[in-house]
Amino acid sequence: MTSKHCILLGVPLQEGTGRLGCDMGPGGFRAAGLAGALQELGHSVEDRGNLAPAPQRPLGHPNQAIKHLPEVVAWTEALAEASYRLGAEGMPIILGGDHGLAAGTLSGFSRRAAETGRPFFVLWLDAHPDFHTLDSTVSGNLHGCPVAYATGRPGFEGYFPPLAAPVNPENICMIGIRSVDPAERTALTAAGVTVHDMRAIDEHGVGPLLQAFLKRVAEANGVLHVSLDVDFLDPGIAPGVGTTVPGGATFREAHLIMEMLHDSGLATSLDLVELNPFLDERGRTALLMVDLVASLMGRRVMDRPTRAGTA
Ligand code: 4U7
Ligand code: MN
Ligand code: MN
Ligand code: MN
Repeated sequence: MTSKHCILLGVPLQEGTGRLGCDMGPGGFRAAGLAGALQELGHSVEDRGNLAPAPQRPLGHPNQAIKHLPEVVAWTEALAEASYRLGAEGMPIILGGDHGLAAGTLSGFSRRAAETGRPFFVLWLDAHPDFHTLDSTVSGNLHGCPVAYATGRPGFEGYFPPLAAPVNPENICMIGIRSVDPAERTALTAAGVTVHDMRAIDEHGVGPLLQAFLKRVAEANGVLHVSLDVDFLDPGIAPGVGTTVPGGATFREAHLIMEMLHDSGLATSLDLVELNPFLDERGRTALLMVDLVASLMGRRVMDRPTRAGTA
């Protein structure tokens, strides 16, 4: 197994959601033993503590529903810069914080990939596509917007920082999707994002769906960012999240994805988002997330004769 230099960075952003508690996410992952689990697998771990947001400026938007725009923009500015830098130093693991933080990670890691001349791909594991623009969001919760921003959809200019390298929507694969708003549905199809909803998982299984995407990434010599929203998982096994949606990924589906990712050797950065320790039950969601990261980073039941993720 190739050992990696894992860099943990906490991003206690919670203003992108409608409720409090995600600011405790980084602490939850640390208390659940993330660093130790990685070290046990032979990786080196450096915990850089928690990021602080950039200075805020007042920002008004015609969509009155939008909440905490100055706060989310300030975090995006700081995290885009931090991600760009960490991308050159090892394997960044971002401990959220709500999914609004992906505005920063997607932008920073995509910029880093562009500099190395390799195409940038995203595996988005979530119940939601988070593809709202500032104009289309109805809830006004900005954790529903990062993919629209990072792919360069219009309407973010003048609010969020300009993108050095917008993410190609055709290089994004979403798995686990089961809550899509009408405005998102139309836009996802038009943009060419690959969306595997729960029906696709039931019909084909996560294995073949993921395999096809990993093959594309490998053939393009791409760089792969993985963004894991807690609500990707079924609420029965992962209650510690604000936006639960029934019918999510099972323990076994989620583990298979992580194991295949590991075997592919393609993942270069990771977001762990939306953990709300205030809503969790005796840490079980945090512990499950750490378990999944361990599978992604090489924990296995048995050695396998062939590498399953790349063929
Ligand atoms: B998450 C939602 F309406 N689409 O815009 C919205 F269903 O990061 C949910 O994936 C967004 O948890 C969920 O508020 C954002 C809603
Ligand atoms: Mn999300
Ligand atoms: Mn979600
Ligand atoms: Mn959520």
